[in-house]
Amino acid sequence: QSRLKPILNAIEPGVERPLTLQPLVGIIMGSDSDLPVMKVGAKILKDFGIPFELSIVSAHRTPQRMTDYAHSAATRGIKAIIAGAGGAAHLPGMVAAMTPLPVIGVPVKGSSLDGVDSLYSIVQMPRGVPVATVAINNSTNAALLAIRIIGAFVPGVLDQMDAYMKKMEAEVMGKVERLDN
Ligand code: RP5
Repeated sequence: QSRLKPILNAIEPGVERPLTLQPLVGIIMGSDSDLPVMKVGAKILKDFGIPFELSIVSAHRTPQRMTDYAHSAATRGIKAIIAGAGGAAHLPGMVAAMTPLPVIGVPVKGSSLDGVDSLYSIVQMPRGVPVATVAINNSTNAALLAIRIIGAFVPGVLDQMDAYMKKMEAEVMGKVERLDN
């Protein structure tokens, strides 16, 4: 908990709230069948110590819940929303239409069309309503992007991102050296 306090204070100085109840990132998905994909991103947020919430919000099956979620997210203190969906994947776009927050869309690969249906549904947003779309099933990048958005205002988080990138580089360089020798 103590690690999170500087993050929250830097974002909203003076705002007192129970740390455990204050998620900064909202992860939502259209169905529990999306969870195997989306929980990978959740783990990244957990590893970075970024508080998040995770829930099922379906654009088609629970439209009122989606509306309520999108309209309340900013006032509840959420700073970025990650929305994963498959097939006719309207969730990220509809949420982006109802919140001023940054929305990151994760196209989830369904049982047909190799996820291209989800990708096109999410990426082809009309002008004025942006959704930052990551690669098919790549909730890792969605989480990393959300962390970078938060890190733009919180230097400690950017330091963590720097460390993550250096570790990734070192892992690849280790493979290069093993292959070369
Ligand atoms: C979408 O339909 C969900 O995001 C999911 O990817 C897809 C299939 O949902 P289920 O039939 O598995 O619940 O709304």
